[in-house]
Amino acid sequence: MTKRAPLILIEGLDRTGKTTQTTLLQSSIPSSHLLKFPDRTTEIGKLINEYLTNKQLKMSDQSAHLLFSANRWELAEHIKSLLYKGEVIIMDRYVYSGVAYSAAKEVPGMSLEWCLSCDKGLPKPDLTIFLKLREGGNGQREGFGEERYEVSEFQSRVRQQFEKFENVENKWCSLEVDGLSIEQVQALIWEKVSLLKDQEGKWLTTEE
Ligand code: T5A
Ligand code: NA
Repeated sequence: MTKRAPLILIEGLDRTGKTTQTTLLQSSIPSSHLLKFPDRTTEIGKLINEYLTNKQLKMSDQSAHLLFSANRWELAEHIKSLLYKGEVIIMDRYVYSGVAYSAAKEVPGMSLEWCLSCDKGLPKPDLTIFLKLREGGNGQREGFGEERYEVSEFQSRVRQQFEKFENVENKWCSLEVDGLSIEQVQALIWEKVSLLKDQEGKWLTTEE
C-alpha cells in the first residue's frame, strides 16, 4: 500500500459540460493533469474516433466496448505514475462512461457486470462528479447529434445506466446543472473538490 494523490473524475451524458468544467478545474489546481477519455490520439483512440464519427462503420458492440476499455488500459501506468508522484489527475470521462454507454445498448451478454469487468484493476476515482441535465436537456446544447451516440432516445438509456451508480458508489456526487451558468457549475464542483483537502489545504491521500 502506497499513498497517492486524488483522481477526480467528471462524468455525464454528451454535451453536459464535462470538457468545459474539467478544463476549468485543471487551471485552478496547480500542477494537476487533465486526461480525457476516449483519448483519440493513440492508435486505439484513432479507431475509436473513426467508430464515433463514421456512423456507417460496422463493428461488433463487444469489440467497440473493448476498444474503449483498452484505451484506458493504454494509459494506466501513466496514470499511476502521476498519482504516486503526488500529482492530482482530473479526468473527463472514464470507467463509468465505458459501462453506461455499452450497457445501454442492451445487447444480450453485455450486462453491466460484464462491461465493468474489463476495467477492473484500473486506478479508482476518489471523487466522481456526475453532471446532470433534465431529460433531453443536452439535446439543446451546441453540436449535439454529430456523433454516433448523440441520439436522444439512446441518451435516455445511458442516463438510466449512469443512475445505477448513484446509490452504490460512495464517492459519487450527482450535480443538477439545469439552468446554471458555467461559473455556477464551476463553484459547485469546487465545493465538492475542496472536501478532498485537509484543514491546511493539503490533498488527502488515498492508499491503493
Ligand atoms: N464513450 C466514451 C463510450 O461509449 N465509452 C467510453 O468508454 C467512453 C470514455 C465521445 C463518446 O464516446 C462515448 C461517449 C460519447 O458519446 P467525448 O469525446 O467525451 O465522448 O465526447 P465529446 O463530444 O468530446 O464531449 P461531449 O459531447 O460529451 O461534451 P461535454 O464535454 O460534456 O460538453 P462541453 O463542455 O464540450 O460543452 C458542450 C456545449 O455546452 C456548452 C459549451 O460551451 C459547449 O458549447 N456549455 C454550456 N452551456 C450552457 N450552460 C452551461 N453551464 C454550459 N456548460 C457548457
Ligand atoms: Na467533451
